[in-house]
Amino acid sequence: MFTQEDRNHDGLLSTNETIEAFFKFDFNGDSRIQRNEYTCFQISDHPEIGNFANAVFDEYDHNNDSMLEDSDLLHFYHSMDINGDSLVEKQEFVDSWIKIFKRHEHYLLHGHVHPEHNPHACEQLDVG
Ligand SMILES: [Ca+2]
Ligand SMILES: [Ca+2]
Ligand SMILES: [Ca+2]
Repeated sequence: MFTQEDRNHDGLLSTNETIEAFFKFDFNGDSRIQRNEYTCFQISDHPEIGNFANAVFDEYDHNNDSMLEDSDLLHFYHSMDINGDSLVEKQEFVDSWIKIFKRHEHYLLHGHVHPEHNPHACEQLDVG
């Protein structure tokens, strides 16, 4: 995942690379990532990870408005920068992900789609 997001392959993830990586989820092109855009994409191949995807979305959504904006993504970026040098290295990225994964892995063990999740919303999005 890191090598995919580190577009210039310098072993560091920049804020632009982070934001770009997220905007692949912006299927309706409104410059925000709605909860359904993220979760529908994640469950299109793996319906069993619906709850996990929701929990991870909440990690990203710092202001809790069920949409990801630049400010949320920048906050997430800084949360990955464990040693505070304003750069996210591969190890920081990996460590951050392991923490997020551990916090929410129980959702993967009890996988079913979150009650808030409306499956019909996915049909309107071309996430395939
Ligand atoms: Ca959008
Ligand atoms: Ca938000
Ligand atoms: Ca750092």
